Amino acid sequence: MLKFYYNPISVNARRVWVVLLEKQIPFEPILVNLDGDQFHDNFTAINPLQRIPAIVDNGLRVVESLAILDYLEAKYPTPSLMPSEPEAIAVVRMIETITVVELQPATIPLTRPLVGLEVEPWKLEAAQQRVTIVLRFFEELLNQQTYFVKEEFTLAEVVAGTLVPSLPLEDYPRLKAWSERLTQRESWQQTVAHPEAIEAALPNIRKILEHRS
Ligand SMILES: N[C@@H](CCC(=O)N[C@@H](CS)C(=O)NCC(=O)O)C(=O)O
Repeated sequence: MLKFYYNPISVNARRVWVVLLEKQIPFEPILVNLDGDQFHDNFTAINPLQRIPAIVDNGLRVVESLAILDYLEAKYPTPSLMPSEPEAIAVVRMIETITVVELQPATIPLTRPLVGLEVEPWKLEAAQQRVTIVLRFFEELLNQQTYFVKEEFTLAEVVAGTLVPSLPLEDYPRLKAWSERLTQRESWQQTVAHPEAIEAALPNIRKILEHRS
């Protein structure tokens, strides 16, 4: 059975978890405590980068959440989470990449004060501006549609939708409605990080963020 290395507070792992549930792929969850489990030899053998998520399926090891999503889509194509039209593929890839390369790193300075870490005011301001630019762009792309690709639920929802709903969305009514739609799904409800789990993980989050800019 597919082995899924994860932690419930990890946004990167959650996008894989959501896809496993959406596609109803049977899996064995393996909890990696982020207080040091990620550095142990047995996990380093699976991911030398010492990060979750990782999967092992039929002897194949895959790390990096977006690579895992591509693998799952190709190996378990039903239900499809990736459209086939070039224009729609472009939208999905664009949303995935902007979320991971622009939005997610911009949220790191915003998280630092929440775990008692200092952040220089200019970095906080720059991060906030970056978040605003991304959210405005997503709001525009969503337009009046249900999802980023019209009525089709895709990996764009999975990747952006496991991060965007945790941000303040008062100024983005379409994204707010979209987030509410997603958080009602069974796969979102089953994978939501409970406040107690987040509270308990704060020292680990702090330790991880200490080493990131
Ligand atoms: N680019 C990676 C990022 C993975 C990542 O940063 N995972 C975090 C948890 S959300 C982690 O394992 N951190 C452990 C550490 O930094 O020690 C992906 O998308 O899978």
